[in-house]
Amino acid sequence: MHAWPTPSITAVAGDPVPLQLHDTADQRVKPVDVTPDANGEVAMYVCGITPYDSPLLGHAATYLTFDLVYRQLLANGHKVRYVQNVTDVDDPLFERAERDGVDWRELGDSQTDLFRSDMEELSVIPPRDYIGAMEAIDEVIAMVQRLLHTGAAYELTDQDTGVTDIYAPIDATPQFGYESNLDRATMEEYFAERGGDPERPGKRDPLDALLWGGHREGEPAWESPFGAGRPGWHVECSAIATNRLGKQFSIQGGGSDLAFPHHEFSAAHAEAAYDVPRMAGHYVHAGMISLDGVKMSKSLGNLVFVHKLTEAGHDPSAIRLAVFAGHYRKDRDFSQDILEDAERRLALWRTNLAQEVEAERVQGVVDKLREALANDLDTPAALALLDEAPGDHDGMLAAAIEGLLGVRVAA
Ligand code: 5CA
Ligand code: ZN
Repeated sequence: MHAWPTPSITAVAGDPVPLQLHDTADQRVKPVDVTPDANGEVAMYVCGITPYDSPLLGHAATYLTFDLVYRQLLANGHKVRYVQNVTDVDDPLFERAERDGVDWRELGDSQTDLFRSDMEELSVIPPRDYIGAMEAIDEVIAMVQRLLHTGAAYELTDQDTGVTDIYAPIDATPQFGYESNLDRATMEEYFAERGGDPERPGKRDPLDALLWGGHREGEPAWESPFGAGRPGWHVECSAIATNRLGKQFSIQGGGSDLAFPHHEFSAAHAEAAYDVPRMAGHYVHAGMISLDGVKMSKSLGNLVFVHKLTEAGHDPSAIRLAVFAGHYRKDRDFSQDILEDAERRLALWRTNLAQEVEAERVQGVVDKLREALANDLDTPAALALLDEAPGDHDGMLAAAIEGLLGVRVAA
């Protein structure tokens, strides 16, 4: 798939500050492994959208978080290989398409288009590889075959329909559970809530995850050596990520609702297929955005859509500042008030930076800005620091703010 256009990325003055990020697996903030891969790049995979409904500001906030990660790596002089998927084959698409009487492929295309334009409006740096599940069917088939060969997958035939699915046993890798650090009861709760099928009769363990769903009436299917069907969700990301970034790569990212089961299983499938101890060096999770204290949903109005906000004249840089006002790992709110605060802040910065001051004073602010963001993307500290900026020198601070935060201060 094509992604969206790359925004202009300004160079940032000053010395690199090594990036530290929180890792869900190790439960601590630690340095990102920036050892270049075979292509001299730092590899990052971020789970993409499931395009069955309009992308919301909450989704955008998660991609803005990883845009910050990308920007810190660039400002530190690294090359980045960024991969993202689109889950364009999944139950929510079929269900919504059926309800609305549209083709599920057209639904996916239209919602992916909306997402692309939201990302472009927000100057989010696009992934180099933007891969739909449909484009990756062969990759998934190859990985499922590998898992069958290594004994890390089993077939399960439905007694009533005769349809055969393929599952991954949770004990395929001894380290299973290391990524989310959850107890069994919480795993069961999240698995049931987040797309799992614990009740499916015949599974060896209720938590075993679907790798390949056999063909059922009314669903799309692709031919495979183990029967016609379609990819499971977790293995889609394992295959798309490892085929482009290698068996082990630096960062796997998404919202906190993906920590379990999705990222646990994506990692487990890849680790079983390639016999590696750990798929990603960092598992990074962004908190959930709510609207006026309520989980974001369409019924809550225009504030939840990026394109509605920009159509109403809100500056994309102010939307960024509203999202960055809280720390990315916190579940946090978005509201009219938070957006208005961000607009006032942007206006303040624009006024302050119009003042020309000595280079040394500005260099000091840029250094502190780099430090705050390198410290697990401490945007609240970064924004507070910039509120106090004495002025700019030859556009040096404006360029740093744009390069590191993607916020345009220059009018
Ligand atoms: N296609 C899968 C990942 S492979 C998926 O989860 N798609 S999604 O459309 O449901 O979500 C896309 C991303 O947005 C995920 O990282 C998810 O964690 C994040 N997300 C969803 N809702 C919110 C929210 N309210 N606040 C912040 N991030 C959110
Ligand atoms: Zn994913």
